[in-house]
Amino acid sequence: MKLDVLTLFPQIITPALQTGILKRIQESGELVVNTYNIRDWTTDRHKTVDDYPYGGGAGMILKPEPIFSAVSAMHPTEDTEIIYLTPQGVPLTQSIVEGLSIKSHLIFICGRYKGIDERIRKKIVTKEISIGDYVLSGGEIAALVLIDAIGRILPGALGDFESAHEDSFSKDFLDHPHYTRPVEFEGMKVPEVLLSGHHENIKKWRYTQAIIRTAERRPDIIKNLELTDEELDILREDKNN
Ligand code: 6GU
Repeated sequence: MKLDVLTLFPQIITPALQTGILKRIQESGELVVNTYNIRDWTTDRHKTVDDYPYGGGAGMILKPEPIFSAVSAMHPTEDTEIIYLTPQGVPLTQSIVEGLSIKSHLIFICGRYKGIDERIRKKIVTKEISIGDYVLSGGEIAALVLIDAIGRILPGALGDFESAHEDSFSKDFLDHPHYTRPVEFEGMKVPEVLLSGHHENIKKWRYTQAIIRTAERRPDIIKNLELTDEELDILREDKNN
């Protein structure tokens, strides 16, 4: 996958891609990230990227010409998704991440200031994405969130790819609790079942914990799932205790 990031602050993006899984996946060649400064596509002496909003009001708007030129220089094809990171976009989900992970070419446009000229959205942007209901000072950190989420599921990213999809239930529910050594710490013991070596029981315990935890913390997720009778029993039993 080729991923081009257009931003006024490449220095936010570049260092964050040089560690961990994102570094590894780039070294494998599965992911090529190029970061470009939109200012490099200005043509005036002052390298102007923004201007006052027509109609008045506070804040500056990113001008269309440099962004049109920059996107054009990225040679988008039919399979290119041109994504504008904005709080007005659709809220990011794992299923959007999965959809983007099978594209061959992504272009991210990071906004700053009050936003971008509407004609950029109308003519070249194919998707607008938000990472949540709060406002960041620019799209760069949102772009990094997206790059991380996509990068970690590309083939070859996880040393043990299975660890992302280990449990059959892990895509529907929040994760179950984890323990490592020591077996007792600050008076708290590791649940007996995890020491038993009984794989079926361990699986069942993790599954139960994941469901209970999801119901407690994210009733919105539970409400949108078709729970099996077994899962409903688990929740009923938990309520009784
Ligand atoms: Cl994608 N950009 C900005 N500036 N703020 C945000 C966001 C994006 N997603 C949530 N807040």
